[in-house]
Amino acid sequence: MLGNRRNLIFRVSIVINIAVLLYAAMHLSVNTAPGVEWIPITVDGSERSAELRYLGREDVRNDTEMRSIESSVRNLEESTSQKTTSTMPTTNKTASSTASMVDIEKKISAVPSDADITNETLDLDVVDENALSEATLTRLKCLLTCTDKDFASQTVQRGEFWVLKNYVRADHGTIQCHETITYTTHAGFEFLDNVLPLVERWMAPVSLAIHAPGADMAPTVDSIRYLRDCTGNELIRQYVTFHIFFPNKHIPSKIQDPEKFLLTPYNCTLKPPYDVNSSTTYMKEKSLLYPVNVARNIARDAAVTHFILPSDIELYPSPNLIPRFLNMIARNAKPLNTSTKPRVFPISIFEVDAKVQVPSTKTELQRMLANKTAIPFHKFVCPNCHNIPQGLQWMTAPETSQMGVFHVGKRHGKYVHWEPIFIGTHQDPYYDERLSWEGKKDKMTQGYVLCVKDYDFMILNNAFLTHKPGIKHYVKNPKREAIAGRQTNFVKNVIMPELKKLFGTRSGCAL
Ligand SMILES: *C1O[C@H](CO)[C@@H](O)[C@H](O)[C@H]1NC(C)=O
Ligand SMILES: *[C@@H]1O[C@H](CO)[C@@H](O)[C@H](O)[C@H]1NC(C)=O
Ligand SMILES: *[C@@H]1O[C@H](CO)[C@@H](O)[C@H](O)[C@H]1NC(C)=O
Ligand SMILES: *[C@@H]1O[C@H](CO)[C@@H](O)[C@H](O)[C@H]1NC(C)=O
Ligand SMILES: *[C@@H]1O[C@H](CO)[C@@H](O)[C@H](O)[C@H]1NC(C)=O
Ligand SMILES: *[C@@H]1O[C@H](CO)[C@@H](O)[C@H](O)[C@H]1NC(C)=O
Repeated sequence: MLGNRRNLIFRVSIVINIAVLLYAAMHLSVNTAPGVEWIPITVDGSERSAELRYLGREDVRNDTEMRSIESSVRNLEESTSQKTTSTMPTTNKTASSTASMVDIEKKISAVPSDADITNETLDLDVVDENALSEATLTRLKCLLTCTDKDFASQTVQRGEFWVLKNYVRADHGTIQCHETITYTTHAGFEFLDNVLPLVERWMAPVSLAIHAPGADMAPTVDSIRYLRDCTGNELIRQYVTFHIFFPNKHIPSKIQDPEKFLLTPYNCTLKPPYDVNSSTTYMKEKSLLYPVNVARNIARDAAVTHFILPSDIELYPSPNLIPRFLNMIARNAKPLNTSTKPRVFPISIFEVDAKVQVPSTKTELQRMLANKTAIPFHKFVCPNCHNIPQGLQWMTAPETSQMGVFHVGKRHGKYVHWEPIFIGTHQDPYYDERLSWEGKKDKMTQGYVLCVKDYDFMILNNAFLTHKPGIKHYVKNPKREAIAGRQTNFVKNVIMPELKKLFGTRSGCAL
């Protein structure tokens, strides 16, 4: 079935390629501007189904091929198009479609020439910011010099927790570390309704750590099966890798073998297993705290890409973030090529009204900010936590055609308590595993280390995250306040002295 679908996609994409080629030829005869964007960029996901967008992505990838033809049409001396046999890096294509692709390539591509990827002035000539050409991928490989990681299932210990790493793996096959970004996140099973909207917008690997103590294990496994079998599209199987972890004092009575349960399709007439009253989970019944930073670190460690986006499962990224970001990295223009500091790339966060669609573009977001159906994240819960440097300017600056760095900020002064969500790498400091979600400020210690190490916070111009619809208001929770008070003292009296010894101090940095 998969093979047929791929073949279909492949045929559809050839037809589209030919159509676009004709269009390009027409267009080129009237417009000679180099690098002109002749592929319409539609990021409007609101009406198109995920399935359509999925198709769209596959044929977008094929513009590698169209570009080489375009170059030959234009008879450029330098072709940046590389012909390789790794046709579709993130999936395991069937032999037949690969073979036919090679045949077609032989017939239509006449200009293979090695692009000099070390040349600083190389013009990558990106025609479609929403796709990654072979030349861009080659450039990224050179710039990032990352090492590919393995993707094996393993049962490992982490402090007082057992971890079933890569318990249910995505079907994406081998991934090279430079070619995409992993969204790393975590949850209890009762939050898994977020997985589908998340992956529909991310369209790339997701590394998801699930806390499943005791009796929460069974509905967790059922939820994974439901998501893979019953949501009506392939994205979850394709991209989401599930890890499970639990405290050694709360080992589930039965740990099922995925090799076995994945063989039987889930009964999709049952209601989604994650659709429960969240105060009835085993975790809540036993009053366990949520080990948020253990979860974050597990998800991050399992990610096989160089760049990662550690985030909360209810934050949905703007579409096409990955190709646009990686094209920006490959261009390596200012300030990327001039700053020598370590860096991360914060993404602005917004909340939207429960009744509205999540915005797909910055322009749409700005219209929603104007009519108040969208607001900056946590405006009503903790306004200072998400005050971002030049936040107001960001909101008024128009969307641009390319992803870029809007502003380089520091976690100083007014922003000393900033808890940004950012694209980073495996080199960034970990989260302190002694802190719980209930205790709050669980990311502050990482923020402190980033500050001491003088990180540049390169805020992205067009990218944004939208919280699952529904604007949050502050609700007083005396039990949580008590836990938070204890955690604050612990951070102050125990963790801070440790961090000062390990990483030193820097003026302007605080927790
Ligand atoms: C599209 O064409 C390019 C160039 O021939 C090839 O490398 C790529 O794998 C194709 N993509 C798909 C989705 O078939
Ligand atoms: C791709 O599929 C082949 C045949 O099913 C299999 O042997 C191979 O291990 C797969 N590769 C990856 C990376 O999954
Ligand atoms: C699936 O569940 C429904 C509702 O509980 C039940 O009526 C049906 O028989 C089940 N189907 C299978 C194949 O088990
Ligand atoms: C969820 O369960 C708790 C405890 O059993 C109960 O007090 C609460 O009303 C339930 N909430 C909903 C929305 O059903
Ligand atoms: C950085 O990139 C810009 C734009 O591509 C270029 O003009 C500049 O010379 C580069 N600077 C360095 C130090 O490489
Ligand atoms: C607010 O703006 C958005 C985007 O233009 C639009 O879809 C929505 O209907 C508007 N809502 C109201 C209440 O005006």
